Amino acid sequence: MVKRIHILNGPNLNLLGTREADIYGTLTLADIESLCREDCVRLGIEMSFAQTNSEGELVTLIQAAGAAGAGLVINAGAYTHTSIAVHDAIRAARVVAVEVHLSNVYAREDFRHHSYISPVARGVICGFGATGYRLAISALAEELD
Ligand code: CA2
Repeated sequence: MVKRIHILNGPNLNLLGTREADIYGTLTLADIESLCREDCVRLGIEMSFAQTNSEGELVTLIQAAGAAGAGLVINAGAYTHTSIAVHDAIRAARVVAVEVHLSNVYAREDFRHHSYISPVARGVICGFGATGYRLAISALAEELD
């Protein structure tokens, strides 16, 4: 069976590489997409990669991952800490999801310590920058076996 991974990015992640490099690193989102695509090609995984600033569109993209039978790598940005809609969408889609954050959210403000996604994720990776996406792909490649 073909393995598929949908990689979804939430609000403001389109700004990566332009500012706040001390927190989020110097890579752009396009750089991260290229790294992910290299890994997926090597592993024989079909990959899609998207970013949205809209909560509703993120829900629609999660539903699409479920319909495609794909694993999910999700960095929901600030919606991680606020969105019951994203939580419900992941649960309803019955996808295997890995929650990723570039920064170590537990070393930052208290409001970043709670995630609505973690309870519906298979696992969580944070603090390793772009490498976190690659670790998530590697983990999902085994989970989807
Ligand atoms: O560390 C992460 O990956 C976050 O998901 C990033 C979110 C933040 O709200 C989460 O708590 C942790 C914010 C993404 C904003 O990205 C920017 C990139 C460059 C400049 C400004 C914002």
